[in-house]
Amino acid sequence: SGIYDARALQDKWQARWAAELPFTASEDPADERPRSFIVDMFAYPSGDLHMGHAEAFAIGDVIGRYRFQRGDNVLHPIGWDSFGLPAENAAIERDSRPDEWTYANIETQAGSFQRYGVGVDWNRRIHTSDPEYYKWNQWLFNRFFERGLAYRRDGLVNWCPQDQTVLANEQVVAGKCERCGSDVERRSLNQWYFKITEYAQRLLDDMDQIDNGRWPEEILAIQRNWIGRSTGADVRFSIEGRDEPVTVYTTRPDTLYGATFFVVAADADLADELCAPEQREAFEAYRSDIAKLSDVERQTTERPKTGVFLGCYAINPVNGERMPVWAADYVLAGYGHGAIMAVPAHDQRDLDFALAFDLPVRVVVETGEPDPATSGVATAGEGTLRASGPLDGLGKEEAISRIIEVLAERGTGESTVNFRLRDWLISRQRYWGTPIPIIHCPSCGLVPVPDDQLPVTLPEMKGAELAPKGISPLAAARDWVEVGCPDCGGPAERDTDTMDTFVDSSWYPWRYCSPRLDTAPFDTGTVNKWGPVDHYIGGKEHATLHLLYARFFTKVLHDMGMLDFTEPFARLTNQGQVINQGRAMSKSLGNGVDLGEQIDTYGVDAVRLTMLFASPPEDDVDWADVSVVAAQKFLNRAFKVMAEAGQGTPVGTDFSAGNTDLRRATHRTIDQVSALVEERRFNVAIARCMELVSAARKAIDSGPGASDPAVREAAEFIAVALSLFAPYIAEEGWERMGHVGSVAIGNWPEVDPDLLVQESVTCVVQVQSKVRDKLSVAPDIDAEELERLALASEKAQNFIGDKQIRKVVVRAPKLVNIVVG
Ligand code: ANZ
Ligand code: ZN
Repeated sequence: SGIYDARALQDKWQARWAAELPFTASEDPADERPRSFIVDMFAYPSGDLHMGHAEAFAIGDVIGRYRFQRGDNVLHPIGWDSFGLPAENAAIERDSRPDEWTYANIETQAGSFQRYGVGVDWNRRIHTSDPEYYKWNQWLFNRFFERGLAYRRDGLVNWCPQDQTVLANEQVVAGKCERCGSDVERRSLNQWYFKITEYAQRLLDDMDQIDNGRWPEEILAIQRNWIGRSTGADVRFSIEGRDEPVTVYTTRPDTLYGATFFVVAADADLADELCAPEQREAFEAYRSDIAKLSDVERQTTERPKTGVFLGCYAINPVNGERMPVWAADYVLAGYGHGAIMAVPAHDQRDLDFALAFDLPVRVVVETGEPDPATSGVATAGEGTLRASGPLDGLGKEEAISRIIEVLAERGTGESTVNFRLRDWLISRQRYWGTPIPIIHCPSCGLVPVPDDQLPVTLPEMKGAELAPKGISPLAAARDWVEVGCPDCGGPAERDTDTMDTFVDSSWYPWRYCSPRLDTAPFDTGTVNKWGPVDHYIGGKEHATLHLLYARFFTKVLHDMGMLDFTEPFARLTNQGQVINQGRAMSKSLGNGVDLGEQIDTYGVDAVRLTMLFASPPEDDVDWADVSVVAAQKFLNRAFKVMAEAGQGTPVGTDFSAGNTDLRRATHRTIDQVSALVEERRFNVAIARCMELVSAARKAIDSGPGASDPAVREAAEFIAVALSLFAPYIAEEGWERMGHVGSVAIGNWPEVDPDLLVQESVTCVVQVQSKVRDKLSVAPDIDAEELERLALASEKAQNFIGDKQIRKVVVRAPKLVNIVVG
């Protein structure tokens, strides 16, 4: 039973915001306000908003609303990432169409976002499943294709047996499907890729632009590791009985003399080619055993090493030694050259293999650690080279330089750079996504659908027609599939795969800048004015997915002359999660908290304030530890102060006549809250607002009363500050104080530096060691200033009269003694 009725306020102000659209960005060229571009990661329309949305969007909203208050021209849009599997699975289950479920959920969520009071530009709302949007995915695909950045090839891909579709490497987490958790299998398929590897070095280099405290270090570290740049050497080994040498990539060419065997990726064509006839049967058997394993499983150190001898030998180019060639699955076909020189003494995977198959272990780097052959632990550290011919006695770096010289002289190797990053596999064998705009023509090959025939829209399909069957459901829509070739006019077929939905989210911020443009994905001039995004808010689960892809797209668009910047997000904040009783909320644990119920019980403002007050944005919020009731009580106190201030004085009251102590408290709060919001320490900013409410309360009750102008000054700032965190009560309080129009825009007050004095202390002024006056001064006042103030004191002057001042003793800030005589 608060003194304000949360629900009534919500209805009242929601209707006003909907009518007046105060959070609309301006494209007026004459508008010279600084621009701020604040973007929340797309919402995914599965069901209604939940506590996670409430947290993320409250954070983005504080950031956006603060810029509105500071007088910026703010672009804070909202949109939905509305393609994807959940819609399709729901449609199969309900025998309906994916778009029905999707757009119904979007409407529900949009209503909930409105009720939640997010200050966004509703005019720019976008949904990626609209043909007006995905047309531009197809247009961009065509540009990538022209530039050789979209290509098709056969390859072993990650296959989710549950979702019946391929997955990008980024979507495989510890060998499992990122979405459904099934064990990922391997399949050989002909698929579309985006050539992100061509941008690997730039993805690293451009981190300089954001590695300045503006992006979480953790995300940058994850990306660096995922891109995985290493420098090493390519070394060519000849194979007995074969003309062509085989190249291996190694980061430790200094250990070349320690190589005792040679391993080829079992699923690479090379293994097949090298296999001697007498080993053929064993090799084929091994190959079919491992066909289903993912890269991650192959490489985990926990799995026992498996492999098969291929019946041939490689020759070490530096010492002519004969090394048996094996095929094994721990060597990956898609990395380096798909073959390695094995140095068991210094590489753990090679050592495990050597011990499993009784192959020799030779130490060539003396590190002082126990012998790997007996300890089972490879020694990877620094040391001195031995048993290595010309490298003996050298340290690691010197040995690497020396061996590269030797290899270069003999023409058997050179230094090289390698990246772990693989090309981005974008084909999906599912329906609810952007159709790949390619036509397969038996005579012309791959023919892009001409731009003027875009979009290629999805044919209407529903229910069981969408069931996963290993090929795209679109393949069954024969009327849609069969088309004339755009080049030769002959009979041809559409590509039936759809694009990974991460394509949709790789460029959407730019669409917000000109959301209804129908001649291009976005207007370059407009985007260059807004971009890059000043502040991007979203979860850290996207470290190697969306955040990497969006960075890649930005660079490609830059190279196409469509963007003048190369990094999409100048600043990134990853919100924490809302958990309950120490655990992530889940159906199985039964610890879910329903956002709608929270809002119905406590009101939007109290829920938002609770989220933001509980912890810094990056930290998790445990709903078991918070008190929404306490937030509600605080809001009631704040509301009373605003209402009483409104009764005490009219709008436009001159604050300078107000009580100085309260004025100081207000200005100190303005100053601190500004800095705290800029630093994203919202919880501390809210604590400062709470203190100001208490100070104002005290001034009303025991001090000068509500008619004091300082009370109004404090209450007005309380309304302005609360507009970031608890927007409904802020609007209502502002109105109660006699203002017309929204509190939310351009009302952040200037700090009066004279009022920033920390607090005052009493300074005693003596004349001839007798107390004659008392001054109220800042605790950090300097001696010179204090002396000036003391000498200016009228009371002291009365005792000095016309006597000569001999000496002034100053002990700042407490005492000044004036000696006369
Ligand atoms: C010999 C060696 C000796 C290696 C040593 C390491 C330590 P990063 O750092 O990830 O780039 N390697 C090369 N190609 C591979 C493949 N296709 N599949 C699995 N492993 C492969 O790893 C480079 C190292 O991984 C290379 O350096 C190679 O093993 C192995 F003391 O060569 B090294
Ligand atoms: Zn053709």
